[in-house]
Amino acid sequence: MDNDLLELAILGGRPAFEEKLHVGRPNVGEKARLLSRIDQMLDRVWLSNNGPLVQEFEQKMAALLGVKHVIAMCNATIALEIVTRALGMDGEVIVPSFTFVATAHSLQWQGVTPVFCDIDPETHLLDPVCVEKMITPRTTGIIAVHLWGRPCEIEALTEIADRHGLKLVFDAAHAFNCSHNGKMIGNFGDAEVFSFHATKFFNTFEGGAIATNNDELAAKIRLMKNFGFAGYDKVIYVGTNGKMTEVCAAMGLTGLESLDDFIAVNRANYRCYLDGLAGIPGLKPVLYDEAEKCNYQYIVFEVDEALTGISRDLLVEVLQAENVMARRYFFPGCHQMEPYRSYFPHAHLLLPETERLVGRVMSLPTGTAVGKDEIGKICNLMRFAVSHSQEICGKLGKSGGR
Ligand code: T4K
Repeated sequence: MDNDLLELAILGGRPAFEEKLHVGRPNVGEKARLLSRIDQMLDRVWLSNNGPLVQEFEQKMAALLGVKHVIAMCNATIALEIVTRALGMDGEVIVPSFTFVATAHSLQWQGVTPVFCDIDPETHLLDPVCVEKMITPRTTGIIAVHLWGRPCEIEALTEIADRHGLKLVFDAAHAFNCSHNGKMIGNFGDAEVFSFHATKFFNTFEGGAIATNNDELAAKIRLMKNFGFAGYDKVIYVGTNGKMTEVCAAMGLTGLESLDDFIAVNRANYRCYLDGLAGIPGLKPVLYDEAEKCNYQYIVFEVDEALTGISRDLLVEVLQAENVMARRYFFPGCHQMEPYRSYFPHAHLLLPETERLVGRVMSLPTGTAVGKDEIGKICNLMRFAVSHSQEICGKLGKSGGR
């Protein structure tokens, strides 16, 4: 990159990219396969309510994950709500604050109190030692999040849940097609919940799924996601509408056929970023265990301002001005969002690691929408921003610089 500072868009130059590069740009499989499925669906005139595409999608996912039951859902948020109810979790449920707000909202929406728990700064995942400290007589469960697709400390959490008689659910929104000690995510806890939202590496437009090896729980979830109907005119539970539509399942089935390709692209992009940003002081990548199955869908870096000389926020600002739409996932932490901020104004006192991390983390664009050349250019921009941090901070009148 030209060393002329005026090249930076934030300082008045032209953006490095003409079109915006997004985090969460959807992957689409073979369009012809998708359209043919939709065509057949329209001929069948069966559009929702456990149609043949949803059934096929569920069977294929169960085979892929090696789990007894996979129930397709309209999205992961409703799936989490249904699992919470089906397991009878009430009172308080322990969750990380460092997650997408849906994890907490799925509880609050039904009058269950999310109790925010701190994370391990190395893994960004729920810290089992902190979990144990947050347990009260009102605690009924734990919803742990396999953030970035990296598995939680599953054994430690399972042991704690068992010892205290708590339900254990994994929010596996990021962890489709990932494994832990060779076993696929979907097989752990009482149930695991996937998201197939458009921004996930594998999507069904909107969608999600619940995986469980518990027959009774699966049957209950199937009733609950369909208003509690156990046959025509026969309602036996309070239920809601959590059904996946046929068109979403058509997208899912088509996406499954390209799953390996999506992951190969993500992995290549991940390697490209690691190479391109290697050696920049203060930029620490979230690493994936390549010995496990992994989807590499999030490219995440921690920014240590003391070493980079530029804050995470300013680095994101610089990139966005260049049309690289880097994101601050998951700033500022659920405990700093409403209504939790008002309900629990002192929550931050118990969340020192979360508080530290939310100011340092950034996600970068990946997926089939970006390639080697774009990533090379993004890395050069970041290297440039760090090496010229003093000038950038000075020109923008921001504090920083080494
Ligand atoms: N648990 C966890 C841990 C989660 O991360 C999530 C969702 C959930 C539970 C709940 O799952 P769902 O109920 O959604 O199934 C996005 C997604 O909406 C959300 O699903 C996801 N996590 C979260 C991490 O990211 P936003 O608010 O960042 O999305 P948005 O609209 O800013 O989109 C991100 C970027 O993607 C945009 O800059 C443009 C691009 N994009 C997006 C869409 C929808 C496209 O290029 N095309 C598109 O169609 O939340």
